[in-house]
Amino acid sequence: MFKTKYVERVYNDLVEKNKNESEYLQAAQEILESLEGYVEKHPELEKQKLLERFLEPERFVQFKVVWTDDKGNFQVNRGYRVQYNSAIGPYKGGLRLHPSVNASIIKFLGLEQVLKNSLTSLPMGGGKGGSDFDPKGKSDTEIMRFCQSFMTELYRHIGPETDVPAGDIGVGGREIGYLFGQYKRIKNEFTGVLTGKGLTYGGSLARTEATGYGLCYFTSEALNTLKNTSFKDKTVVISGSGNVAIYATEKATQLGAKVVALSDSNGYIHDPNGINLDVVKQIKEVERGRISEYVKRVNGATYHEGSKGIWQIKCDIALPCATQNELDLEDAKTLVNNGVIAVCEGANMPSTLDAAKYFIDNKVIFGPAKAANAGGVATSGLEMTQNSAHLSWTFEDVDNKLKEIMVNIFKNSYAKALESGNKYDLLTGANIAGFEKVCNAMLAQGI
Ligand code: NDP
Ligand code: 2IT
Repeated sequence: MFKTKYVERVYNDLVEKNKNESEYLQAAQEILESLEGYVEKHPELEKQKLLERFLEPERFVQFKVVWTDDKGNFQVNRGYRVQYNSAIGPYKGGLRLHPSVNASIIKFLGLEQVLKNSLTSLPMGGGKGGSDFDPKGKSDTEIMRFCQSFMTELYRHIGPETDVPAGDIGVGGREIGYLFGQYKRIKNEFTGVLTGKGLTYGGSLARTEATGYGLCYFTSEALNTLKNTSFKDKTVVISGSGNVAIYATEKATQLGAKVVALSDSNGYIHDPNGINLDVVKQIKEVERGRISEYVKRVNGATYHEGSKGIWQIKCDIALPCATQNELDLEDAKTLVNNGVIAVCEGANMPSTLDAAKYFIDNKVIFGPAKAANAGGVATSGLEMTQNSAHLSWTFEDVDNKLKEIMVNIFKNSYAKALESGNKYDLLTGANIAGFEKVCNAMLAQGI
């Protein structure tokens, strides 16, 4: 797995300390494999125990969240926040509400966030949080009471110059509103302590669209540089049907592509005529319904049980935008056999390690999550700037800045990929580009 003794020892110690945390170890393995060449060129890092210091989260908080459901029953959930690294700025990263959330998932997301935030070139450290609370089927008032209870504990750990949470799976505008309201009530302070806020109380235009749009800006730049082509007339498959998937569909379509499939955790829809996004937005954003509903409203579309089947649809570009490990080696082989030219990750770590390697080895453009989906947190960074300056920029201003950031993330990752000897290895490129800045800031600040 590893060529150098130092990196191997660091990984083995991590396994020893974090047994059974498979997602966390997967993210760490991916990063360490990419950094081996860099570490070999910088022997001072071993002496400084830099990798050990980088991998150890600065703080990990776990707490109890008790709330009452609409029937008056008490419910108990577990809340988390990992404050992973603050070398280059205050901790920054989303909150995930999903029954699968545990320490391993929060730590993998936190670790990825450190490098992602560094890639944006904005001054943000990395953090992540969430709860095993399941928002599905809950009423608005249940969501509100959960968010209030969650923030009643979280507020003491965060702040606009300390740690700034945002959304992720299961956390959108509604949840951020309830979380913000409770923070303001407890602290008696109106500050930019969360991003992804509503436009009436300090949110930024284009934050809702940012992750999906940014993913397409990154993919466009990669298509242009590596394959001398664009989204125009391409067939695109996008997994998920949440925030990231919806706005990736919107931008890919605007750029001339035809998006033919979307999914949720139950199954996927295939619409060979091109997804009608107004229908999807109505089902998902307004009614909070299931994607299967789509086929009742659009002629020619079909629904298939089981979300994995989506990778069997022939496409030029695949954008996994649902969740971790949703695309494995078998899926990768199917996509490559069907002629895919680009796979860029909207979700965090959607491809397994062997799937990612397979794409790179087969000269498919592989846009790793920390680079390709950084548009969301980058725009959160722009929201923080607007909040601290007490002003708001136009949609066009924010969108142009987002585009520039995504193009730069591609260029920086590509430059490091070229240096490492494989122009298709944007994974190594992104890891080195993100790590270098954090590493130098840590060295400069001492222990
Ligand atoms: P949403 O909650 O809006 O949507 C999540 C989507 O993914 C839903 O369609 C959901 O289906 C599906 N999904 C979630 N869990 C699973 C699962 N275990 N198996 C299959 N499908 C699943 O979340 P987002 O769109 O915000 O997030 C999607 C991904 O993008 C996540 O990996 C997130 O970390 C990442 N991301 C999000 C950013 C943001 O700004 N929101 C920024 C960068 C990355 P169902 O309804 O059935 O659960
Ligand atoms: O994974 C991510 O980058 C996010 N969920 C967005 C985090 C943020 O702070 O906007």
